[in-house]
Amino acid sequence: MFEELTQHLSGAFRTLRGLGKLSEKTVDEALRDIRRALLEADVNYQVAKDFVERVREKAVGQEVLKSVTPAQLVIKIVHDELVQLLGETAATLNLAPLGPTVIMLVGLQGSGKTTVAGKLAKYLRSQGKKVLLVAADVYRPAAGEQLRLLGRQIQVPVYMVPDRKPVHICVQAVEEARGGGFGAVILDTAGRWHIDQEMMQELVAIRGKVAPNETLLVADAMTGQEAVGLAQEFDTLLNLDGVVLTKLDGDARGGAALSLRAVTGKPIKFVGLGEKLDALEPFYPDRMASRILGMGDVVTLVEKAQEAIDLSQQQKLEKKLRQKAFSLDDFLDQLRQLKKMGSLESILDLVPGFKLSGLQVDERALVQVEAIINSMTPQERENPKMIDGSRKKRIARGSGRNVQEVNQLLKQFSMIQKMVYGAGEKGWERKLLSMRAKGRKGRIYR
Ligand SMILES: Nc1nc2c(ncn2[C@@H]2O[C@H](COP(=O)(O)OP(=O)(O)O)[C@@H](O)[C@H]2O)c(=O)[nH]1
Ligand SMILES: [Mg+2]
Repeated sequence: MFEELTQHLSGAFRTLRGLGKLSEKTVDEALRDIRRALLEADVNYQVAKDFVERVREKAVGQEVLKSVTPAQLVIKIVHDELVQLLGETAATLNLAPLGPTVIMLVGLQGSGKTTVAGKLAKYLRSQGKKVLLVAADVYRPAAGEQLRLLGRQIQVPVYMVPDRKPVHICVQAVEEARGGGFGAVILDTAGRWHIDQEMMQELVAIRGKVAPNETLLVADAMTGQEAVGLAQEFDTLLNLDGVVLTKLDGDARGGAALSLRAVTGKPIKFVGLGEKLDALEPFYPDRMASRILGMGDVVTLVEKAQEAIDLSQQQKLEKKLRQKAFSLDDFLDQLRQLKKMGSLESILDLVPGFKLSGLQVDERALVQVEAIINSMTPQERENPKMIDGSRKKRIARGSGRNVQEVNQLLKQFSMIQKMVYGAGEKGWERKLLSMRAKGRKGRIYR
């Protein structure tokens, strides 16, 4: 799985290896290779383009860490973006709060629906659920038999009604499951070779009648971008909850896995990795990204180095807070950190009441704050009290803001300063300690 993509990506990183510094030219070269690798893996064109753009943005503004090379840093950035692309966190099944969870499987013929039905049944049973399989594909004569054999293999009952319409079978099966204390019902529906109106209408009817907790599209990864288009079409009519991507064990180029989430907004919930009934895995974006890159060790290395930086900055900050020497420069540093770290717990969080100070840390606000602080002299930044009316006018002119905005920033800063100093033991110190403990925590890469 993904061998070629993995190979091409490591080829792209090779151009960066041995470089002491990232120049725009070398980054551009590597990015071009990464983009080509993605397109060759059949990733959607726009998705590949956006991906590379995001990596570029992050790579260019990166602080150089002493302990890692530029190539390693770029690998880490690509890894993080892959995780984002794949959906960040693992998506779980929607379970019914009461009664049986109904899972409806849809998809084209041969995509692996019946196999997935068996696999899911096995998976859910291993979680202690009593499962009922439902043979709702009445058009292929052998379809019901196939499911019954699978059911027997894993000792899960299969619900069948001869000579009845799929809608009827599904409704009855769910009723049966409710009465029989089943925890999950899996509907194995019929598929055609292509999307056709009749098939879709039938699926819509089933969905309307049984209101499944999960409508999952089963899609063959080997069909690449076709699978993505298919997901969009099914989603329009059926409002999918997610996708099961099958046959990832084959020579799938990976494009479907990489584009699905970005294009359709629907998560991949499981992947099929073989014909056997235990070849089903919940989909974990970070594991998949590590598999694709094949460079888990580099990612961990960079992460450690970044953690170390954060830690030393924390210590510096702590000293400043103790000495009550928190300046506008430190403030700006904190804002930049906040932006860089994104979702990471930020150092500014340890400023009690910061969120109440009304300062929005969106991109635009940050640019303004930065412009204002940059227009101050170093003395002014250390000691904002010296900023009188005429200095305010100068700063406003220099930063393209107005005096009112300068005033507002100074007011907010002095509020924050007071809160920081005032909080002492109870506030930031305790938070710092707990953050440090968190910083030490390891991460598992699989
Ligand atoms: N290699 C591989 N084959 C699979 C996988 N899932 C299903 N298949 C095979 O794909 C074929 C069609 O599967 P089936 O479940 O009957 O598809 P359905 O028509 O959608 O019900 C069968 O030969 C399966 O063994 C998978 O994850 N990997
Ligand atoms: Mg089938």
